[in-house]
Amino acid sequence: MTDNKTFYITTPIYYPSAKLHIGHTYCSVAADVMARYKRSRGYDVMFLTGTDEHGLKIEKAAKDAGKTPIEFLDEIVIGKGGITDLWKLMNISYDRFIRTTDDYHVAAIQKIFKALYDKGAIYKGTYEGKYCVPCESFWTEAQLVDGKCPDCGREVRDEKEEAYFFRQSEYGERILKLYEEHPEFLQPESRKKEMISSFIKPGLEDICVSRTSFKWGIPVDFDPGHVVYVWVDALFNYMTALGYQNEKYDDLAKFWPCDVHFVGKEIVRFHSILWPAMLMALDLPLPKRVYGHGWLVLDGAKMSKSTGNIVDPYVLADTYGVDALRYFLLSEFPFGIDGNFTNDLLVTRINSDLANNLGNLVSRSLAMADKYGLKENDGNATNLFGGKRESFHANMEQFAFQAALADVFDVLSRANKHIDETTPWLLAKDEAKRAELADVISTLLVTIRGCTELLAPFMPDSAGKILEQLDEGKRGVLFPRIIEK
Ligand code: ME8
Repeated sequence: MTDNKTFYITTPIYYPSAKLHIGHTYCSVAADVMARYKRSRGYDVMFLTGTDEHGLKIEKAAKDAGKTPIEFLDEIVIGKGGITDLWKLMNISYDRFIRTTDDYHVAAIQKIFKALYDKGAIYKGTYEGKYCVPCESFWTEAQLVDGKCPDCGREVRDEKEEAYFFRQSEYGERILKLYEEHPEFLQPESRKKEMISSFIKPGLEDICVSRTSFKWGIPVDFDPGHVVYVWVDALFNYMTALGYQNEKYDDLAKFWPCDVHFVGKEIVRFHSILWPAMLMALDLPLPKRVYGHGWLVLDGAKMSKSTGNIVDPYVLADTYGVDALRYFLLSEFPFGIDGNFTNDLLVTRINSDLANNLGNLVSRSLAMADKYGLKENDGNATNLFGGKRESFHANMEQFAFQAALADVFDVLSRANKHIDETTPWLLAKDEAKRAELADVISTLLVTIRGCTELLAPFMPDSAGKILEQLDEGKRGVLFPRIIEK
């Protein structure tokens, strides 16, 4: 391992208010692929994920379930079939998992909030909004449904509460300058345009960062009754998990600033405006990149738990296999834009790429190697990559997973074509062509090995199985064709 080659990547910390669906899995799989890829390139990687456990939504969900918040959370986060189990199933190789209810994080957030206050970045004011009495919740005008509470449908009334505010309004110019001087800070480009035209140009507003109307949050220790706004609590996880303002960890100097935060498009705003503004207020280094990926949608609508089995990652992984699912998520849709999820697309991908192209190449090549008694090193391999390896790496650095996979699958197609063009079964009939036959088998096996190395971050288990077939002579079908009933 080379010194100083570090890579810090994060997923959002997920709300454990409901079961996670395949849309949440999307971001974790992408981050996992990137973490595995960087490790394979010799980087010392820190891959952070976790759960965002405070706020009114959790308080209410726990109450509805007849549980204390922490009982409710433990079940969803670390209980059977919960979030950590899901990441285990999906082979998510995170290095650290933060829960915002962890003691070290809670204490650190209290210090951070106080530091922001002491610097004058936070001040006390009055929050005005629409209040639903039975739900004890404040709503903005935009959140109301037909002018009524979006949760219970009852009347709301104008109400005020004392609250702390962060001076976000002072950071517009500096954020614009950040985007200009570091065009890579926010990607893809379309997200930057949206942030500028929808939020920064119209003028940033100060943002309410404490509440007194509910309890389930990190208490502001110098003003009892106030709890810290969830986004302040949540965003700083990326630093507290490395040891910022706490003794639990000691990796801040090594990994901060973060190389990339992967986030869904609807939370780009918090990561590319509020987050850098708070860091600027504390004179802390800013993350190098924020990448706002698209959503997986079902017929144009965002997924939710009510959409049922089709988006349950447990059901999908069980039916189609974890690697096939991981491969599908990153090969079917460009990472930066929305993708329409359907079962048909999934099945077609598995059959065409994994069963017909990759699986077929491996089984044909190994069957011939066995039959003709030839090994990888018995002949001189022709390089079938022709620039695709370089292109793969360039695409990975841009988080262009779909294009990177297409590079590898182009090479696999070439290898399949190489079999048809060189007709090894005919060469095998002529003893004088034994060397030529050995070259063909070498070419195939060397190509399979090379492609497998590139595919390993995407399909870790299957890549391991292919290597076992190559190295230990194990045989078996890698990706059975799927026939839908
Ligand atoms: O936003 N397709 O948590 P969250 C793709 N706690 N991504 C999706 C998706 C879909 N259909 N549905 C959800 C939060 N996501 C905060 C984050 S970070 C400091 C705090 C993504 O559980 C969504 O875009 O609601 C987001 O990036 C992530 O799942 C977590 O969403």
